[in-house]
Amino acid sequence: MLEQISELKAKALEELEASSSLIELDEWQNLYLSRKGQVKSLLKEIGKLEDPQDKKAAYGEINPLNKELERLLEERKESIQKAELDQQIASEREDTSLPGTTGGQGSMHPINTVLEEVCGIFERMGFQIWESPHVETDQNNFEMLNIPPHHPARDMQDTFYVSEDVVLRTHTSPGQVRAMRALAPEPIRVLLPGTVYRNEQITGRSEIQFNQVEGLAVGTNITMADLKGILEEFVHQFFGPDRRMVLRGSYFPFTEPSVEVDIDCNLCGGSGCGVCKKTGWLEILGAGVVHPKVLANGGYDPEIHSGFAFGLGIERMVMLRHGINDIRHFYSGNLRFLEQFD
Ligand code: FA5
Repeated sequence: MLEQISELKAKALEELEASSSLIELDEWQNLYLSRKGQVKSLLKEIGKLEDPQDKKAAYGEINPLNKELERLLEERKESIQKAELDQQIASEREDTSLPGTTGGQGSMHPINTVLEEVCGIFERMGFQIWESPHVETDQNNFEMLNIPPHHPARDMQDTFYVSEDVVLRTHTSPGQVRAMRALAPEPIRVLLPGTVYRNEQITGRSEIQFNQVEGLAVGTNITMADLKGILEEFVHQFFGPDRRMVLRGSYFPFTEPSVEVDIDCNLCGGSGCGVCKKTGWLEILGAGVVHPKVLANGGYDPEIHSGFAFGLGIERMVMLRHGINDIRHFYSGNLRFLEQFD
């Protein structure tokens, strides 16, 4: 019997040593230490021994063996658990000595670069930046600007309606009324940059969402000559001192008289090409002397006060500066296009 106990011990220790996972340890525990395991079977055999001396000797061996195996099992379990944890930590740990992966550097969108530059030029001439909401009342977007319901001028700007009397602003001009109402009767020079929305056919020259910069000056004795002087200064600062500019008579319900401003086409040098429709001139903005009704709506007395306003399209300015022939590039998300302006 003692020999059997010693063989069991040797085999159990050898297998315990060889176990390398918690699953294998479970199997080992079942085989040796469970109720139907080999230690319990030997105990039963010992109970059947006739000779009390033999019995005593056998119990003297098997009882400590049972305890020792249980202790060794716990030790082994702990060491396997620790090894598994170490392995998991090692696999998750970042190797800080590896070369880094760069995410690519972003840059300013050309629209924003030009927007900032345009605002900077007017700010240096004393204009103050003024924010105005993108979602506007029909009243501010049209009626306060002398465009009553059913007026044919509404067809000039196809509109996205949010509800019957709320629209996405079709131009930055409603900001004129907001600024005047906030600042009247003080003289003002404000600049209203921002996105505007028009329910139009998208073409190479027209988007449904684009950016305008609106300028407004109100005070006493402000005339068309002031408007022309400011715009000329702007064109020379933005496009260069040799760039020519003309004012062409036009119509806007909120200015009287109204003009559109053209500059000579940079692609053909003024001789006429497809981009300038053979005219040699390109339109960059609409402007005029603020209509007396609009001044009154803004809280100014048209008998005392006068003003000028202008609204220019930023996308068209970027196109002119960089010779871009399709407005759709700006919002295409095409990195090859955008990376040219890094
Ligand atoms: C206006 O929006 C007037 N509010 C401008 C104005 C302000 C006149 C103050 C008088 C006094 P217009 O619809 O022409 O006018 O637009 C002004 C500029 O926005 C145009 O010269 C053009 O540069 C740009 N623009 C107009 N429609 C589009 C479009 N669909 N896509 C891109 N740019 C456009």
